[in-house]
Amino acid sequence: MSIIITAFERSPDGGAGLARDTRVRWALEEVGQPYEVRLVSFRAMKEPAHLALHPFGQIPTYEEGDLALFETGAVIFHIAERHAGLLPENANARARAITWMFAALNTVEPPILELATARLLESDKPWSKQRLPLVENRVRDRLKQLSARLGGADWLDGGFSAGDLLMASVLLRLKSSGILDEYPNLAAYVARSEARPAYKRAFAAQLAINAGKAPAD
Ligand SMILES: N[C@@H](CCC(=O)N[C@@H](CS)C(=O)NCC(=O)O)C(=O)O
Repeated sequence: MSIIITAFERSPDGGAGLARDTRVRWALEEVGQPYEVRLVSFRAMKEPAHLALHPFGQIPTYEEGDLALFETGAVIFHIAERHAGLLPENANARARAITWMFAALNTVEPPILELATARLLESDKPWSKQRLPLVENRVRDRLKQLSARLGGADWLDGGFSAGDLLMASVLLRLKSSGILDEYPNLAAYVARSEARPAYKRAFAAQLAINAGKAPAD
């Protein structure tokens, strides 16, 4: 059954790989599933046809036969459940890998998104200079804890899993901020993730769409 995902026609990041279709592409590449991409404009994302697939008018969506999904956590969980390579066989190890998926999206991603919002959308506000260090320190708090847990390991719990795929995807947003480099083992973890052939293919595929296009605003 063919898989169709949606992605930005023109990504706001100009192809830096931060749009969330990249993580879905990466999961599909890890498990060796081919997929097609339907590009959507910001306007089309808010129209009824897309809202029927994604109630919040966002990308990515995932279609496979008569199944339509949204939310990258759910999409990647679905991919990992149906194809070998992203979740361990052992029931307890599998439950722990799923825990890391939730930790990435519920515990680590929120302060990182808050920082992105503070930097990109609030820098002209009179209170921005005072608020920014507070937001940065909330990110540091989480990174410090994550760094302590990862220690010298390659991945969060044994072999690479969907938990690592989501955690690395979330941390990638910090690369340009310099904050990640304050935690050398996390910077190495992200570099190790980016070096995976599946990630490289996913990154190249989204870049091919956005290269040469002005970033959307
Ligand atoms: N929690 C959602 C977030 C989806 C999301 O924020 N998508 C962004 C692109 S990465 C988007 O479509 N932004 C445009 C908008 O919200 O209008 C997920 O993980 O799928």
